[in-house]
Amino acid sequence: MKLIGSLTSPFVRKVRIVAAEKFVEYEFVVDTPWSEETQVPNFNPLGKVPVWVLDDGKTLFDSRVIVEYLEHVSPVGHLLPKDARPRIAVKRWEALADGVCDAAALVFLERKRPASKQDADWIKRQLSKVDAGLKMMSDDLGNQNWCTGEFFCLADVAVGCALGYLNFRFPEIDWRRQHPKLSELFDRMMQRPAFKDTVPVA
Ligand SMILES: N[C@@H](CCC(=O)N[C@@H](CS)C(=O)NCC(=O)O)C(=O)O
Repeated sequence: MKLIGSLTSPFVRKVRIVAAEKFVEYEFVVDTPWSEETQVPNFNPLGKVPVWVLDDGKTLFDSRVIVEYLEHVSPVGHLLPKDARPRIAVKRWEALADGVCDAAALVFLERKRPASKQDADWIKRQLSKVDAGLKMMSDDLGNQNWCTGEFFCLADVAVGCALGYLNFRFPEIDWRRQHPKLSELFDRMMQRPAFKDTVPVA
């Protein structure tokens, strides 16, 4: 099995961490979807990473589908509850964290355009989603050790990837000071080898 992805995408990182936590073996094929030479559209018509390639050549995307698949194929290190209600609660955390990444990535891309073409209102709109998303994460975490309580799960992986992406692309966003509980959670996650081994690199 192969994972196609970049070294900077928080969605790819989420899949790499889940695969590592669940001891799923695969070949990592580094491909940047923005490069001229990218092969990603041959595997995903949407041209986005991550893409997971199964042994029979079939492909899976996006990251939420891939992590569900990994949960299904590996019996170790459960990251998603089996029962519907807690499972949906975890998926809600994942949607929130991924949504923060989506908004932040849109700002990153907009800021790469020539200054005269950048839309300040659009950037402001997306940054307000990042702020509101961080606030909800922090409020919902409260004083718990992990997002859903006492156990590390996919919710923590997704939140960790979102916070790591903000560190990487938006060092000016002082989320650690604004949300000390998220900061503690992030430090707790960064002790895990799967997080240490996947810190985004330019
Ligand atoms: N919802 C998707 C988002 C994937 C995504 O936006 N990937 C970005 C990299 S961070 C990408 O490949 N962008 C290329 C493009 O939009 O053409 C997922 O969870 O996998």
